Amino acid sequence: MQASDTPAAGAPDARPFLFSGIQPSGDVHIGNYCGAIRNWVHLLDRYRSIYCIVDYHAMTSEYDPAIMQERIFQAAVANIAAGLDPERCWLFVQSQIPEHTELAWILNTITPMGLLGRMTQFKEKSRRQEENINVGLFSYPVLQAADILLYRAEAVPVGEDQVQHIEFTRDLARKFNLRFEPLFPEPEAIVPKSGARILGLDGKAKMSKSLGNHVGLLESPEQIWEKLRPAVTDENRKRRSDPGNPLICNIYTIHECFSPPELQEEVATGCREAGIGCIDCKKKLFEQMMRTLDPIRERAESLRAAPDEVRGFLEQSALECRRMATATMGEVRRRTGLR
Ligand code: AQP
Repeated sequence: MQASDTPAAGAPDARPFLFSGIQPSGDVHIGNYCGAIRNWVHLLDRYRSIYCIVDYHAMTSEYDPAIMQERIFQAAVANIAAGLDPERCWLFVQSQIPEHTELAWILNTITPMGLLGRMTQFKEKSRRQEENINVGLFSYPVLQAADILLYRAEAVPVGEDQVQHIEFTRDLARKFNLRFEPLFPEPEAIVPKSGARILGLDGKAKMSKSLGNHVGLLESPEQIWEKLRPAVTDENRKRRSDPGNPLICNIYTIHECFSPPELQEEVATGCREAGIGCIDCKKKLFEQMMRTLDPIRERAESLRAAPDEVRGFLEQSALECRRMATATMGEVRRRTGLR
């Protein structure tokens, strides 16, 4: 997509910019899809959309350099297959545009340490990776703010776990605009009504690539059913004859993303009245999930067979987005007294 591409040919494109990212830290999962990617696809017409595979961010947790490129490729495949149409958006790899880290440094200089120390993700990850509480993990939200502000994005579609980081980005935009001349819009988080926080199949922590508690977006139907069948539901429902509470059931939350409203209503009522058992509820969910996931998996297969097309899209996007990034950095340098 060209920066000057227009919704109506010939007219200048006045749509605001949107930015969001995904870490190449493992298999893209249905939490990513429900919380973020689904929305990314819905918003393609409304915004000039920039999506990014954030490899610098993924380096803040333990990873194997030998498989980084493969993970980046698979993340691109999953996102394009899920609907990021190369004709309607940009998708590039973060480390291809050095202005991200350059702006992050400048933003570091106006970021209070105390603000970063309060970030929930930092606290959680510090507990999870006690041996590797690195400075990158601490300043992760500053790089994320740079990612967004570099394109002067006004909207950032994310899952619930990232809302605090978008608030932080708004804070930094405000600080920069006050300290120097105004430049950055304060971006809004766009969080979906359903699926903003899908739990892992143990029903405990957030579904996450790095925790191994996920259902991969591109897994085979057999693999998905194997994971879904024993997944935790409402733990207070011990027997088939006990009434359950869909509002505290992770499986119901997933129904809200994949099933039509009538079916959601049917399983919610069935659950409350003990008219349907958890396994039947999961079978219905599985059927609905396959309606969405089968075509995504098939598209992914074709994309894997055409790696040059996938890489070509990433490279072309990086080329075009870099032009925007360079323009913003020119404005940043001028305002901050750098040459
Ligand atoms: N469980 C989730 N439910 C809803 N939305 C989610 N997102 C992530 N997990 C869920 C949203 O997906 C986008 C990409 O986020 P990410 O790449 O940071 O995903 P992740 O699976 O959380 O990644 P990791 O590597 O496993 O990191 P940690 O260990 O931090 O969870 C974001 O918009 C996110 O909100």
